[in-house]
Amino acid sequence: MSVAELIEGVLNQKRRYLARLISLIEDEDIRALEALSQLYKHTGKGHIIGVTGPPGSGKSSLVTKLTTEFRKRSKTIGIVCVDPSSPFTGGALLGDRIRMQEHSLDDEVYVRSMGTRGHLGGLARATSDAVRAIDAFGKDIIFVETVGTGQSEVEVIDVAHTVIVTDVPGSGDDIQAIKAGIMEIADIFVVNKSDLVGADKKVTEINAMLDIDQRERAWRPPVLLTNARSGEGILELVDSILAHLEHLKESGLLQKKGLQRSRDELQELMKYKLTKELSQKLQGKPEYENAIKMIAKRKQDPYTVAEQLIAEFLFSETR
Ligand SMILES: Nc1nc2c(ncn2[C@@H]2O[C@H](COP(=O)(O)OP(=O)(O)OP(=O)(O)O)[C@@H](O)[C@H]2O)c(=O)[nH]1
Ligand SMILES: [Mg+2]
Repeated sequence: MSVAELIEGVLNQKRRYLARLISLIEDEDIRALEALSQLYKHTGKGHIIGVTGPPGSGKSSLVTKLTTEFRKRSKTIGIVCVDPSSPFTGGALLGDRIRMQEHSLDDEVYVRSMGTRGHLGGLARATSDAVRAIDAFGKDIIFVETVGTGQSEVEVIDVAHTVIVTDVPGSGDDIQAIKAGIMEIADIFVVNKSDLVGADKKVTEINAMLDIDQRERAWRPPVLLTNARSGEGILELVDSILAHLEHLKESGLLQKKGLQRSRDELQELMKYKLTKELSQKLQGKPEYENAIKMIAKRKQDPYTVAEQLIAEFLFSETR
């Protein structure tokens, strides 16, 4: 499949081509970069919604219910499920496939799972490119679901305009996890499984934590109760999502975030490219291996050698 075919297929909303492009992204195939760079001008239209939270808290169930509601409003949907712990990729993870089955016959809903396969540039990089491919394809809303276990989800979720953090009643310990960094990225808190005991208590706890957080904020994340099985609270969640997008637009934050993201992405890509180029040039060079030995023997220092090698191998025209 040529790059031109790939691009045309994606722009003509052929799912097969989108699936192929995302596979190429995962494989870090050069054709993916070529396609993405040409598709870039067709992106930036979708509302990207991140959903993160502890394993089993109901993220996929929530996304499924949200999808049903947005489909009623004629929105087209993309869903990327990222599992930083799973080597499995392609299709959908088994659980997600079952849960999202109700949308499997709907051509306007595209579901894709991503595991840890490949991704030399990182899972976050691959995810943001996959989201971008779906954006170019023309989906109105793109969900990115990732399990909340550490730093990786913060990076993965970084592409989102709106971040939903899920929790469930009675999981006292993850309050700590929430404090440790999720707090800052949440635009909306959802206490799911409202049918279980302790749901109200959990809402109170999260609200109390938000109140301690004294920083001036133009948007105070709402804390919502949902039951992703019965659908209770889903409409309120949809309202909050739309209100948050409106807030981003009105406050100028959408534009500001877009600029920041472009700056970060450009820097990251340059860094990646430079690093890759440098390591290719240094690969197997005796000067490099010798320098390492000299540093270990304290005959040379790493500060000076780093400068020298960069000057010699990266910026010298003669090599
Ligand atoms: N009682 C109750 N169970 C729920 C609710 N929402 C989801 N579940 C159940 O919780 C289990 C996990 O739901 P998922 O939607 O797979 O949760 P998840 O956060 O996507 O899970 P991972 O992707 O594996 O981290 C399933 O058995 C759901 O049926 C709810 O509101 N109440
Ligand atoms: Mg899930």
